[in-house]
Amino acid sequence: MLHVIHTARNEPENRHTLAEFHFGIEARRNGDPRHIPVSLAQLGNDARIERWSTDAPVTTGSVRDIEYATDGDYLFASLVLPGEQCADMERVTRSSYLRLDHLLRTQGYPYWLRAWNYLLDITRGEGEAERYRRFNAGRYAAVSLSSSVEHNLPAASALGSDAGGFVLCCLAGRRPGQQIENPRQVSASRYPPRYGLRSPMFARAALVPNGRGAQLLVSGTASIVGHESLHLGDPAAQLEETSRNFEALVAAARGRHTARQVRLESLRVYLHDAGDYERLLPRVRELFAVEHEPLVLRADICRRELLIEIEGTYALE
Ligand code: 3EB
Repeated sequence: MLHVIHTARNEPENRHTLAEFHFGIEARRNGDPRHIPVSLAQLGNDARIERWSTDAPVTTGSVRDIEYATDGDYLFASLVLPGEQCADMERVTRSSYLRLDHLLRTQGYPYWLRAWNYLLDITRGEGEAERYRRFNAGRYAAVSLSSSVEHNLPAASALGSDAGGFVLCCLAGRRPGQQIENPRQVSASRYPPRYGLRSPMFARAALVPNGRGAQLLVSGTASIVGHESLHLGDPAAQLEETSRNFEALVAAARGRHTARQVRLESLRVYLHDAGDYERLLPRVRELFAVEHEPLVLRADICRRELLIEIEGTYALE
């Protein structure tokens, strides 16, 4: 069983921790294989980390610059590459995905459930030369070589980072999750070519069974309906649309599971403009009926017109 919490940085970590995301422009590896640095500024007053933990004891390891942790059911792996190695985003993405996939298979956790991608200057470059499009070409190439990814696309997020080069991390399972798509949105793998000749290969959410219940891992979700970005220049309306996309996804997941209760466990919000924090956060808290304060980051989103993106986890019980 996985648990996701946002907690103050100085709490001690323990042997049940699979991964800890640490945020901040200066975030760096700290020697613990479970420590994932994300070079983005956190907004709000209370600096927190995002911890993924389990009920079973965790073992860690590393292979060259890939670090990982396992608990018998899940594996969390991360690869942190400096900017110097990321000039060719297509090549670095392809090799990173293939290397992680190889690790997952050799460790016995072949099913990708959730991936996070943070790349410097995600929207730099025009047309097919844009870094996000090169990233998509690399991911597409890796996925088409790896049957285990293609047949079960992971939930994902892809954001710009403010420093570093490329951070790729993933949660994988011994058993597959269920890919959930959003009925309001064209599947990203079927986007028309105007968004890039190679489609973004990810699922809108992953439904991961655990014991009697399940966990719903929701991908980065934005103000996209069909395949089009809506409410250009209006972050408040983009937030409302994003919330409708969340509702549609949760409804789709409920249809695939017998759970009676759905509880929002964690929410991570990316804002393009730090100045939108004060205005949008009260509405985020309302729309998502949050029990726990969302963790908010300043980030560039992969389409320049998108001003907000939200990801989260739900417990289905
Ligand atoms: C979208 O829905 C918005 O390329 O892995 C969200 C989540 C987005 C993941 C990815 C992109 C990705 O297309 C962007």
